[in-house]
This record gives sequence, structure tokens and C-alpha cells, in this order.
Amino acid sequence: MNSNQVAENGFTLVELLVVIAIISLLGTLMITTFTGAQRDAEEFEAEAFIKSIEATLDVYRSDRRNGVFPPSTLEGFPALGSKLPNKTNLGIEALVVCLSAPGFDGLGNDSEAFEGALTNTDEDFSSRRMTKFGAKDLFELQDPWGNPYAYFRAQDYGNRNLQAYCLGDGEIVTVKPWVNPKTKSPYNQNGFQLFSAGRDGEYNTEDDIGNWREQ
Ligand SMILES: [Ca+2]
Ligand SMILES: [Ca+2]
Ligand SMILES: [Ca+2]
Repeated sequence: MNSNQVAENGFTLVELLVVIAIISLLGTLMITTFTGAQRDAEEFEAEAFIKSIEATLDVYRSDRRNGVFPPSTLEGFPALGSKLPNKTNLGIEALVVCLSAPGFDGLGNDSEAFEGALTNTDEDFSSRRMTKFGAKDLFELQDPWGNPYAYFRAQDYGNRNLQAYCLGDGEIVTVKPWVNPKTKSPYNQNGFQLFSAGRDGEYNTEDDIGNWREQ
């Protein structure tokens, strides 16, 4: 085979290998770009959701009937009746009860997203209906990966009884308020922490998404 024949026959073996290598590289790049975009979409969704709940909590606190952010425990809610709540998800359950109480309508345009995020991973109920959703479930709000958002009001940062959470798959794990490494104190001393366990489904790890700003 001389060089003229090669030109007439089109690709040599080396050229073919180069083409295959380029095609596989492009494929890898496309897959990487796609999974990267998906990750960003879910993280963006969690960030946006936390911001909308933050705004609602500000409305809740400024309502003269409340004056404070919702507690992160269900102690003292009369509608629980004689039935004691179980020990998991208490913070986010108290938040849902407060924001979906029949007398509070501060969710406005966000109520659809709020209702879409309702779940009950630990499958518990109150004696009487405590929310406007027509069920006695003690609901949580779930993140884009199916796990409850964790909620701690600043007054409850030191309360270890509020640290048990039930993941979407039923596993019970420990959740702690995030500590600012510079001040050694929990973030948001005058407010609350609301955060997602992030993509890894574990609380208090690097990929968590929360409502504090690194300083
Ligand atoms: Ca519970
Ligand atoms: Ca529950
Ligand atoms: Ca995490």
C-alpha cells in the first residue's frame, strides 16, 4: 500500500484511533457537564427554598401575635393533647406547625412549594389536627434529596434532646447546630439555623446548605 492508496481509501488506522479518542473525550465531557448541572439545580433549589422559609419566618416573627421565631421543640403545644411526640425531627416539626397554623397566612406565593415539600419521615401524629392540611401528621419539610431540613432556634442550640432526626430512608441520626470555627459559637446567635444535609444525606458535613454566611 503506498501513500496515494491511503489518501484514496480515506482514514488510516492512526487517524481512526484519533477520531475514536476525540469522540470518547467529548462523551466524557458531556456526562461531566450534565451531572454538574444536575447538582447545581438541586443545590440551587435547596438554597432558594431556605431563603423563602427565612422570609416567611421574618413575617411570622413580625406578626404581633408571635413576636419570636417558632420554637424548635413541640413542648407546650396544647393541641398535642396527652400524646407525647416522639423524639425525632422536633425542630422542623415545630416550624411546620407554626407556619401552617390555621391563623397564619404569611406563606403567600410560597405556600405551594411549602406544601410540596411536606413529608413525615418518622410517621408520627398529634391527637388533634394542628395544621390547615387536613391531617394529624407531624410533618417535616424535605430537601431535594428526600431528607428533612434541620431547624434550631438560637435559644435551643444547647438542647441535646432536639438533635435526633429521621432521614427519608428511616435511619435515625444526630444533627447539631453548625459552629462558626472563628468564634467557636453556633452561627446566627440572634436567629435560627435552617439547613439541608445536602447531597451526601449526612448532617454537619461539608456539603450542607444552610442559612448562615461564612465570615
Ligand atoms: Ca417527630
Ligand atoms: Ca414527623
Ligand atoms: Ca451533608
